Amino acid sequence: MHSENINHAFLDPVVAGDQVDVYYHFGLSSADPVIERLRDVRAIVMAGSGARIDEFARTWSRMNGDAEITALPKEERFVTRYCAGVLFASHGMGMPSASIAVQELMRLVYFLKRGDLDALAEVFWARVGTSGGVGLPGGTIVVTTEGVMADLRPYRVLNGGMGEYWFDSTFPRDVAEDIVAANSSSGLKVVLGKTVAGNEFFLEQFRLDGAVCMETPETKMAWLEWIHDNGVRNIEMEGAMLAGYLNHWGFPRFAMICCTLLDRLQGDQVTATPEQLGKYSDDSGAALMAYLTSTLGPSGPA
Ligand code: R2B
Ligand code: URA
Repeated sequence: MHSENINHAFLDPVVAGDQVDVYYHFGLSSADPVIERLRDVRAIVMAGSGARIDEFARTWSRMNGDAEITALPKEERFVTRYCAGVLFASHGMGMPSASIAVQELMRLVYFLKRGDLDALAEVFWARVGTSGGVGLPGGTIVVTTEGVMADLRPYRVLNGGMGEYWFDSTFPRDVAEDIVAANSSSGLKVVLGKTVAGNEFFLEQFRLDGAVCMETPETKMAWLEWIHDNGVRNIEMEGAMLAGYLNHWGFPRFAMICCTLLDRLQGDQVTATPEQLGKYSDDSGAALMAYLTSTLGPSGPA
């Protein structure tokens, strides 16, 4: 862990009990009794939608002898479940929303691990999501090796008028390869690739079907071909930020697993049926669970 990048001035008094931290968007504080149930957290699994979080927690419970699920009461912003060492949390859509979830979860985990950097380094983080494939058909699972923004550069945020803060948005290669290996006999199509995180579903993903459209068929295809030639295999909206913030603290183990809903080289609209979308979502969840059981231990049939 990179201790020098951790906000000790704010977080250490919380660990010491001199100050309470309010994880406002999760409806939780460091003084809430329920927090004691989360102390043994070994993995944080995130997804955009609350319904998926609920499903993941139920599946994980079944895989772990019907282990008890703890639900945090506030569900207005993010949905959170804890079960058998895994904290499942939704993050909404896009980096502004997901960065709130990630920052509050990092603070929470720091508190849960009492600021012990060795214990923190053991926590595994994952985002399971959906994406547009680039040269891959719907139903493919992409495990990200590097998150980039729409200009193929790493994650960054504006620093007022002073410039930008830049972050290392690569994903740990060994973890990504282990996820592919854990799924080698599953029958799922799982590939490695770079992932663009767009700040917009339409404009920054070069769609022609937005209410506001700034591109032509030619500029759209030129962008898609450019990112494809540079190793990008899918497009979503959170990964570069997730990797950027986790790398900033030095977490060594995290991953992003996204199913593709369509091939962007073939079109813009998501026309998959509800059944197909359900299967894509189940498959990406299964790809994560295969890895989680191989690293976190006990499991039975789902
Ligand atoms: C994938 O899907 C969502 C947009 O439909 C967004 O949250 C993402 O990253
Ligand atoms: N999510 C995205 O961000 N883009 C897509 O094309 C599909 C899902």
